[in-house]
Amino acid sequence: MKLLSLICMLLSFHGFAQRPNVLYIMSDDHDAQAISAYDKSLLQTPSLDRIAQEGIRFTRCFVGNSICSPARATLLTGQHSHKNGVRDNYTRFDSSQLTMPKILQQAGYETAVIGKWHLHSYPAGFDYWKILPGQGLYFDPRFINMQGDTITLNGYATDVTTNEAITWLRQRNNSKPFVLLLHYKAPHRNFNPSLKFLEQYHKKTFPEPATLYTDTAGRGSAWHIQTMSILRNMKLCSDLKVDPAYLQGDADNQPDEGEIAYYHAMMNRIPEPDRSRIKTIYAERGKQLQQLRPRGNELLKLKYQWYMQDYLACVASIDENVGRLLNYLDGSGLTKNTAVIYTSDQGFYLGENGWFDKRFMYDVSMQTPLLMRWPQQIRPATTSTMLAQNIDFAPTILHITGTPIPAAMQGKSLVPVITGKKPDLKRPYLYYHYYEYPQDHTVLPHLGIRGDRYKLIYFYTVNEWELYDLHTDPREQKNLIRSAKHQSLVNRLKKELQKLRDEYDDHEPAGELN
Ligand code: SGN
Ligand code: CA
Repeated sequence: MKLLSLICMLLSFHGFAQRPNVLYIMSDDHDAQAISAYDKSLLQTPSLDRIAQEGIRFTRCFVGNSICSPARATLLTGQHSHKNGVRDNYTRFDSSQLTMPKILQQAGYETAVIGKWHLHSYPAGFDYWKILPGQGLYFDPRFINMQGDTITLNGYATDVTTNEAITWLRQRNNSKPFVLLLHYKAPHRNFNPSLKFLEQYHKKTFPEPATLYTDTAGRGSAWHIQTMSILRNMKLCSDLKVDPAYLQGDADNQPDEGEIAYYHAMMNRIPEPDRSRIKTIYAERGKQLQQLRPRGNELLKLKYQWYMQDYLACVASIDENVGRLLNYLDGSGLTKNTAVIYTSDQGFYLGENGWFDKRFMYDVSMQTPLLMRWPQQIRPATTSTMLAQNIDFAPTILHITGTPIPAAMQGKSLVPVITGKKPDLKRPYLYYHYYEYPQDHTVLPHLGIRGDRYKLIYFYTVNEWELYDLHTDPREQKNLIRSAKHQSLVNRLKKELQKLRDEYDDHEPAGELN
């Protein structure tokens, strides 16, 4: 009641019409390295770069738990996983909780979510929603609509999701400001690109990351146990689309029946004539394997290139569609009064450590891209190196819309930073806690803190600590936990970790961490 009357007061103060709109775009598993505003070595993303050029780019934005459903629950609640209850991809989000869209709706905003949802309960607090069931499909995706019906929309998921968003923008209630959450399925595994971009990207060769061929020697248990290795765990058929026919007689790479069935089901979803053309491109991979019979690092070298070709072609489609959205905003006169946010649910390994997937608290997967444009509020081409986190997204969106932020939200509004009022929120450490084990990639549960220079990680089920100096070792290759000269630092960081656990009210695992 108190919150409501405060909102009403604010409304009469600001007036309805001038309040800004928010277009929040989140893709799935899009690593910052695959955005040219961050790194030009892999591909060009002119539309995403446009958001950065006309707004702000955060170079140190991180998540609190690097997988999908937890990141989405954090977006809605502004809370870490232990508070909103979604610690892993298998937990249903309790939609009776107070969320950012519910608050916005009460404040007179028109709210919508279109695309990937992955929270197992239906959306609440939205005037409109149309979501992908589970992970969603790349070709002719199914959507669940507000009537609870599952319908199939023809086309490529990234294009179709954008079409749906533009249709909603056209038809929405114009008398209200809007907040639209647009969640792409791409570039999530199995990285199925459209023909248009596969034709371009399958011809390219990409630079290899410095740690592609690193092995697990001298590493802790978590490195040994993980199953996210491109060489060992990425499947030739289902991930890299090598036609099983080409693997006949190759004893080491023989796919099992399930994989073969998956390959055919995946290909059969692609409409003709694109399917035949796509199969021809993938057949070239099969022919190369037949000819070369590569093993070990030679096989990894090929798999990495194929992985990048598919993944980056999926990203190219996102960039094209973000361009369509920005053009729509321009053409409809919405650009000036609409804040545009682009991010991902977390980062993703693009071959570093020889890996794909995410989950680890190491920077590659803990980092997420964050670009924001808000004309007349954010100075163009600004960069922020401040530590930001996905718990901040809900408070930031509320603040942009002039809506009070409830105390239960654990993040901070980034508005003072993006508008240049405050360069820094003075939060020296970010908190992290990952839980999901053993699915899907046997990454051991861990928690820790990330500061400006140091990162402390605790794999508590095996009682192993790691310490990294991010200034001297940004790739986190040298665990300093036993280094004599770092012992007083370790003790200090353990206290900081305990302090943050208390502050965020996280009591798992119980007791002192030692
Ligand atoms: C699938 C993927 C995993 C991925 C999870 C979670 N395997 O299970 O690689 O980690 O989704 O992804 S796949 O063979 O089905 O592609 S998340 O984005 O939902 O967290
Ligand atoms: Ca994801």
